Amino acid sequence: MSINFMTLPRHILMREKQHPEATGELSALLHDLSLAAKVISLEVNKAGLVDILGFTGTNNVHGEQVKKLDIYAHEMLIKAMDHGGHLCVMASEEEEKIIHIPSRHKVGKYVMLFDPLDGSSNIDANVSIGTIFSIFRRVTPDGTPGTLEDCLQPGTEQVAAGYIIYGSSTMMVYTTGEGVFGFTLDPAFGEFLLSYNNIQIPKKANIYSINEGNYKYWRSGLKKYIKFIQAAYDRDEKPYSARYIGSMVADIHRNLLYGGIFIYPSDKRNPNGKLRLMYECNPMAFIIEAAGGKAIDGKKRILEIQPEKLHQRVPIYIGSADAVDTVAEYLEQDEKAGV
Ligand code: AHM
Ligand code: MG
Repeated sequence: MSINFMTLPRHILMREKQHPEATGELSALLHDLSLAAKVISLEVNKAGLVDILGFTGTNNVHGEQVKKLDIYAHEMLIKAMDHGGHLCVMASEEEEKIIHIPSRHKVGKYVMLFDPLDGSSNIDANVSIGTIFSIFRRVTPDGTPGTLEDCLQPGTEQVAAGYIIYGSSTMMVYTTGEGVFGFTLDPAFGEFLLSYNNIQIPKKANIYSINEGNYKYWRSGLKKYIKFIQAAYDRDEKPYSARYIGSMVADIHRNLLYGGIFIYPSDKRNPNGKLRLMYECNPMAFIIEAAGGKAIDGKKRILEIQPEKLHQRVPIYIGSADAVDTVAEYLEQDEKAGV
C-alpha cells in the first residue's frame, strides 16, 4: 500500500518552485482559499442537523442567527480572503456589486470572483454542491483599490481557477493553466491530499448532461444533436448515458473524470442561457481546457468572451473535445438556416 502525503500546500509550493519568477502570493492565496473550503465543508456536512439540534426559525440554540448555507459560504469566503494582502477586489454571485478590500487591510495584485455555493437548490436534499472560483491579475495600478475593470477581464486572462465539491467526500480541484489537480479532504487530518494528478478529460464523451425538461424550448440544432447522441447504438457505438444532477460543479466534475458533455443552452425563453460567465462558465472553461477539453458558448470559446457585466449570463457547451466539436456543427446548422 502506498501512502500519499502530497498535501495541497506542499503541491502548490512544489509547482511554484518550477517558476522562479513566482513571488509566492498566488500560493498563499490558494492556501487561504483552502482554509475557507474546509470551514464551508464542515458547515455543509452539518446541513441536515439543523432541525434535530434544535435550530429554530432564523435563530440557533445559542441565539445566533442561522444563515442560509449559500450566504454563510459567501460571508466565509470574504472573511477568509479580505485580509491576506493578496487581493485588491472580489466579486460574488451572491452580491450585486464588487466587494472592496477594507481600507485597514493591504491590497494585493490579484482579483477573485466566486460562486460561493453553486447548485443551492440541491442543499436540502443532501445532493452534491460546490464552490467555484476564478482568479485574475489586476489591471489597475498596484497599491490602489481594485475596480470593476479588474473584474471584467476575459477568461483567457485567468491565472488560476478551481472548485471545491462537497460530495461523498470534499474535493478541491484547481489549475493554474498547466495541468489540473484534484485533492480529497481527509476529514481525520483536516488536510487536502493529492488524489488526482494531472487530470485529462477523455476526448470522447459517453455522458450527456442537460436539463431535458426544457426540450420544447430548444432550438432545432440542439434537438437534432441530442437525437444524434441518443442514436449512438444504431451506429454501433457505445450508447451515451444521461446524467444531470442540477449542480454544475458535480455534473462537470463527473464528466471531467469519465468523459462527457455538459450543456446549459440558449433557448427560446432564455437566449443567454442561465449560467454566469464570471462565476461559473469562465472558471469551468479554464479547468476543462487545461484538462484537454473544450468550452464554447455555441460559437466561440467561452474564455474569449469580453465580459460587459459582472452578472452576465452565457450559454455553455463544455466537456470532451469531440463532443463539443460535434454539437458546434449542429448549432451551426441553425445559424445558417437563420433560426
Ligand atoms: P445556482 O447558482 O442558483 O445554484 O444555479 C446554478 C445551477 C447550476 O449548478 C446548475 O447546473 C443549474 O443551475 C441547473 O439549472 P436547472 O435547474 O435550470 O437545470
Ligand atoms: Mg451558481
